[in-house]
Amino acid sequence: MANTITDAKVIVTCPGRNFVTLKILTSDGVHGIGDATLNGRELAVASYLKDHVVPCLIGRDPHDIEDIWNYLAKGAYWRRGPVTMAAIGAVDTALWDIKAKVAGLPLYQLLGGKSRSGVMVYGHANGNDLEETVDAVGQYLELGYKAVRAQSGIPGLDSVYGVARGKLFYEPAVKGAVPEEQLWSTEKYLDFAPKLFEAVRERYGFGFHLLHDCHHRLTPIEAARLGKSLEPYRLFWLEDPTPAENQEALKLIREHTVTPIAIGEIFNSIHDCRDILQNQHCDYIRAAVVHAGGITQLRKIAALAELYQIRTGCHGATDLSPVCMGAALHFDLWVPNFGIQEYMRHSPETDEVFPHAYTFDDGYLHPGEAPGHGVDIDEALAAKFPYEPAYLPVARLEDGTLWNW
Ligand code: GCO
Ligand code: MG
Repeated sequence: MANTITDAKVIVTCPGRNFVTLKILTSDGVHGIGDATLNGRELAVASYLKDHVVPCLIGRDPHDIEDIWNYLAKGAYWRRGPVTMAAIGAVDTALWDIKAKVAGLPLYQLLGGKSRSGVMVYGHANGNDLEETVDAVGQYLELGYKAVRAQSGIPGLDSVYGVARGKLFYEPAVKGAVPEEQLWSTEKYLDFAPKLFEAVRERYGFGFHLLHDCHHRLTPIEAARLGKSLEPYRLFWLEDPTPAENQEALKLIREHTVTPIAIGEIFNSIHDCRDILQNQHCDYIRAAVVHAGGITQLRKIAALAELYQIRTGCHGATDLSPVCMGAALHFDLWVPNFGIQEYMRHSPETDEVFPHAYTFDDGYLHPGEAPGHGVDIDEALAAKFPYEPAYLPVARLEDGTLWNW
């Protein structure tokens, strides 16, 4: 009898932070898993999957990945959006996992084989002030990283995006029933940022890649000024300089600076990426397996980017689970126009709940040779960590005006 989908479970667990995982079971006894985590909106995706997607999967052939993708994306009438696309991304990832396991091959082999021997990743160096941040960059270089992102506390501001609570883990979501509020000042930030990068290059030189995330905070002309002022420190990329709803903004930024631009971690469809790619308004596209509709759509985004020499730089923060990381690494090992992969280490509790085949060695991640994407979930252990409400913070200017976090 043909292999069919017999069941699908939605598992919500909080081993240090919340994750939503979809596990698809088949009549052959093979299962696949996909990440469906949407930071601060976890239960919305869990419901979307349980109430509206899982019933439609039962009885289908798990090998019909493209048809199932279209059934869920086009067939639903209501298209796109982060909740929908995270749910579709999870189904798609689980189905690729199943197909590769049935083939007895690591997923990258099904995509076209490897294009490189390892996946260059960047780590997150951060500190409460300039000195701490510069030291943190050194710690990453000692661990073998070839690329480091630097984010620092800013004099005069209490807490800012990117400054960690732990040494190797940065977790932006804060536990609690409602989001925490933080203060932001663009003036203070713009004065401080060039000093940070000057100090990093002065101490460690230019023999590694340096990255920075503006986290959507600037206006187009402010971002242009920052990009220009950072040129002497040769950034690998400046990320999310402005909120991408106004994609024309990137044109203005590029007219003023040669600092490379990365954007797209909150994009969830190829349509969000289309103009930016075709107008060559960025250098790296940050769309990720979980939020951009799985491997099936991500590879189409990458193919469009490749026409313009734009490279991939998949989002890989802690809220993208090890399942997403495993799938991303197979994608990265294959994708011809690979740039870099973000790698924020997960906590030991998270790593235990999600046993995985990927390994870190000297600045590179390797997806491993296990059939599928090489990541599983320990359901018994996951059940010991029930969901805890947690949200990304909200930002306000010093006069109380709501700002982009
Ligand atoms: C990054 C991101 C994250 C996001 C987080 C939101 O570049 O890693 O900006 O830190 O804020 O993933 O859920
Ligand atoms: Mg970012």
